[in-house]
Amino acid sequence: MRAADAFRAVNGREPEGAWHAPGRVNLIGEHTDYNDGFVLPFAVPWGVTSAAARRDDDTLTLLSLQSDGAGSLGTDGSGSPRTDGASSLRTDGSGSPRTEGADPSEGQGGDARPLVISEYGQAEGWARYAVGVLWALREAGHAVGGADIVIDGDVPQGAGLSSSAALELAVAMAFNDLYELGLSGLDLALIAQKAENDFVGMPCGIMDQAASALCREGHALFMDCRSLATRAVPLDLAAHGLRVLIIDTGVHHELADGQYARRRQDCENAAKRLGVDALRDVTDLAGALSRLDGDERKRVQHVVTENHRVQALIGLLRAGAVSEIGALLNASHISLRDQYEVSCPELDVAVEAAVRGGARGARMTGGGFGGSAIALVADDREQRVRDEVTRSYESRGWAPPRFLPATPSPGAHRLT
Ligand code: GAF
Repeated sequence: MRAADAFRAVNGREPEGAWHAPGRVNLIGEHTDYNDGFVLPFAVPWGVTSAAARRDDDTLTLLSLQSDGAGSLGTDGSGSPRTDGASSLRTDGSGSPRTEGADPSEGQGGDARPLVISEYGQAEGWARYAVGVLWALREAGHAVGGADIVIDGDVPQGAGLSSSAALELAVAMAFNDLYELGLSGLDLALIAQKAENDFVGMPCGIMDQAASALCREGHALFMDCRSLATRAVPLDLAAHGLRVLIIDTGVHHELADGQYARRRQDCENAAKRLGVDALRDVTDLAGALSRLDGDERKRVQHVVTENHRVQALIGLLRAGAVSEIGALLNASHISLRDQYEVSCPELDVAVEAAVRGGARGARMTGGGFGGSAIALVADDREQRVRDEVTRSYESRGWAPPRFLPATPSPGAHRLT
């Protein structure tokens, strides 16, 4: 395994273990997690592998086999993480910054030197997600010392498939085992979310971390984001001659940074105006809409109907009517485009062209403003869908999108 080989080459000793955590796509339930609502993601076949061993000091060394500099592993197009969370934190008081060999681009570990982090404020770019996990574990009172960690990831970059959550979970799993913390997958997901919220500064919900931690092969993960109860929902698309095709638009609209936090704020403001704890609690949609206007009205319309779509989709899956879920995917996209306003031309064109090409349904997935769409396609329609989307991009002079087949894959686990 590459991560373990690189670990040996760089650290001159054996790793104590290796772990893998996947990225995700979300089948339905978008921008509902931070509204105490419902989500239905599944893990993708790509993820982050960590190889690690304890150190006898408090230092963390990190080497990524992919990084071509700060940030390349870190963002996933879901509303770009900011850096100010990290810099405003207390440091651990262990002296002045010492960052050595901060360019892990030199390859597979032979010549590359790891980042040496002895103070939280030193972490930059992708390393913030890993350091944030260590910070969050210690904040939660866990006795965690240092570690040497080598990271090897294959989540397509910038595709909105949660490479950051995969990185967080691959590191959290390593610390959990190395220091015998006994934390559950859900505990680790919450630690990772805290790292992202309070260390990285991205106010995400729990979906991506929970998906990476808890998904099961061949299943989607239903989560009630209020109670944090989860259920594995069988998703045997192949038995129905179907597959989920990821269409990676290849774009991330930087101008949209900050929009995620603004959507979240709109929802909190609307909930306050309606006198409910969270938009999950809105039962009379028509009544709620009559008391709101502008953006808040639109956000509520999306969140409330999206929660219903998640439940409807699960009902269809339970009834064995997998091929009927397409209409819900289409409705979700239209709602995200028109009411939640987190789509972009590249996502809209991908979705419309996929449906024109014969997809059962399609929608953007993840935070939006770029990243990926998913399309539910019958096996014998896949090429037509690809051709139609590619043609639509070409005719606009856009770079061709990338197509990736998504099979529901296992959640985070130990490899060795
Ligand atoms: C991003 C966030 F990280 C998730 O928590 C979720 O809100 C998603 O956007 C939208 O559904 O991936």
